Amino acid sequence: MKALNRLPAWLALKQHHKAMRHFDMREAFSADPGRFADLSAHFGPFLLDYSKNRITRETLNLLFDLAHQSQLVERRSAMFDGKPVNFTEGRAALHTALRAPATPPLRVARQDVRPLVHHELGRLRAFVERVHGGQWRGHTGKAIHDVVNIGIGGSDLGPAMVCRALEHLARPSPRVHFVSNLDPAHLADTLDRVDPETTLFIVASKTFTTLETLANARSARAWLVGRLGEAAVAKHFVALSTHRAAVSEFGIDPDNMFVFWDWVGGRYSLWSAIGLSIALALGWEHFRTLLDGAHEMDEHFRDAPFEDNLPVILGMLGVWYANFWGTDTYGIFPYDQRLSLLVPFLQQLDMESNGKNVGHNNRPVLYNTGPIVWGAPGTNGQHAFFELIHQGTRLIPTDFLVGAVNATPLADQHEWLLANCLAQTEALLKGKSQDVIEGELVAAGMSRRDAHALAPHKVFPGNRPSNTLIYQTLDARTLGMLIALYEHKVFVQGVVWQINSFDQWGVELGKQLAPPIRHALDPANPPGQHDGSTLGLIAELRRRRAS
Ligand code: G6Q
Repeated sequence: MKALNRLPAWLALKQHHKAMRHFDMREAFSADPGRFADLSAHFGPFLLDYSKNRITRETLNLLFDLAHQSQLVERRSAMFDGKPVNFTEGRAALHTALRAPATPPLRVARQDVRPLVHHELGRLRAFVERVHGGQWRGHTGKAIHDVVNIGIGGSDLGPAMVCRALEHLARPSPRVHFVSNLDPAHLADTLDRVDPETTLFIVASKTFTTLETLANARSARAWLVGRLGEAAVAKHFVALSTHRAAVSEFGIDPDNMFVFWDWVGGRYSLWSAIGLSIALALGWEHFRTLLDGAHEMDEHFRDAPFEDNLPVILGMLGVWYANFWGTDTYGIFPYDQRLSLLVPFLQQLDMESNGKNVGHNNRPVLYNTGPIVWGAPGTNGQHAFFELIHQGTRLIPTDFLVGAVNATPLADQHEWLLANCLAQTEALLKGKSQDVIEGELVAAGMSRRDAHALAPHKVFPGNRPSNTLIYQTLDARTLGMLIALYEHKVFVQGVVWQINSFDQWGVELGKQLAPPIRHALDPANPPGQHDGSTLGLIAELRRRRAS
């Protein structure tokens, strides 16, 4: 296949961008009353309004041409069909199979994965129901009231985000806690809040070799054994992993282990056994609904024409800005406090997947790939950093997310939330001109001269892009769909950029360098071979810890 920057649609988009350089969305809206209807898409509970972008129908057509020429259709089929799309690790990426029905068969390395998935879901369900029903009891015979999920990265961010987002649907018991950081304070503070007799620890680790998770799990195990004795481990520890031998070696009975498979990437794993904490917090039905929602989005992504396909539209708009307008970042603003952990989750999903500089041809790519993803819930962001989106020197594409219907008894506040969300995207579009501001200042009594000097500081240039994604209310189905929407958006972009969105070699080097530095921090050892800065820092830490 040709390099991306030699594809005809890429070259056409380069030309098209030159013609679009001075495109003004405000004029486009004035000229075309049908712009909103033309540039918005519906699916399930979602309306995606992407009319506030620097695009025309021609832009979209060219972007869809680029998607076709990038073989998105073929690569999408390859992913759904279990082909080794994670080509640097020779693996499939089959998170879609985790939420799909039990038929038709889907073979990976000649094995039908459907029965494996559904068998494990059955085991998980039975376990969850035993905990909820009080049949699974702690070592001293008491029911479980607290669950501590010990995991990091993909084994933490997804479940933690979902549990937070759907907390309003959670059962009164058990309470679910998440411990990820190597900093012992994370575990210690959590242990302070739980009772060993009524606490279940979930050790969530695909590889079961991760330093942070094993360190926290060992400490939690020692804490439990110190209080209830060695025999208690069997009733208070379960493991989620692909690595049976390592689980056993750690001291967790493989009967208390739920498995998943190497074709499930960490950041795509909340749909697998890694979702146990979600099912324990919310109940099995809500977990199943979450999976069903994601499956609905999978079918939409697989079957809908590009023009109506939400992940394709979002993905290609991101390509338009990153590669033709030269934007470096992407802002995501859920006007939904329950989605407060969505941005950290999406940061991993997007940046670990598409933060790559080497393409399918094993050579560095010659264009920008994944953006820096950032954001925070609205309205908080408005009072913190929105200045930069409105008045800064950089162009920043954005997604605004909001639920149409109030999900709390406080209806009036929700009206204001909606109004603020729309006001921000309107302000980004419309801006406010120097003339208008000067007029307002003079009308308020300021001299013309002072008004003229002050007005430039108050100008909003406008013509700044945003997508708005409206959903009905944040329930399990909607959340499942939303997560899958972003998973597939990231996939679309990875295909266009000709990179492997499913590996994460970029986390390896730091892991390799940590053990010798740890060794060097001990003054009894030689400092080892390091750069001047690192040697200086090691010496400083040795000094401080000695005093
Ligand atoms: C995700 C990454 C990474 C991984 C963690 C935890 O895609 O691979 O975030 O999830 O490093 O790994 P384990 O689950 O193996 O402990």
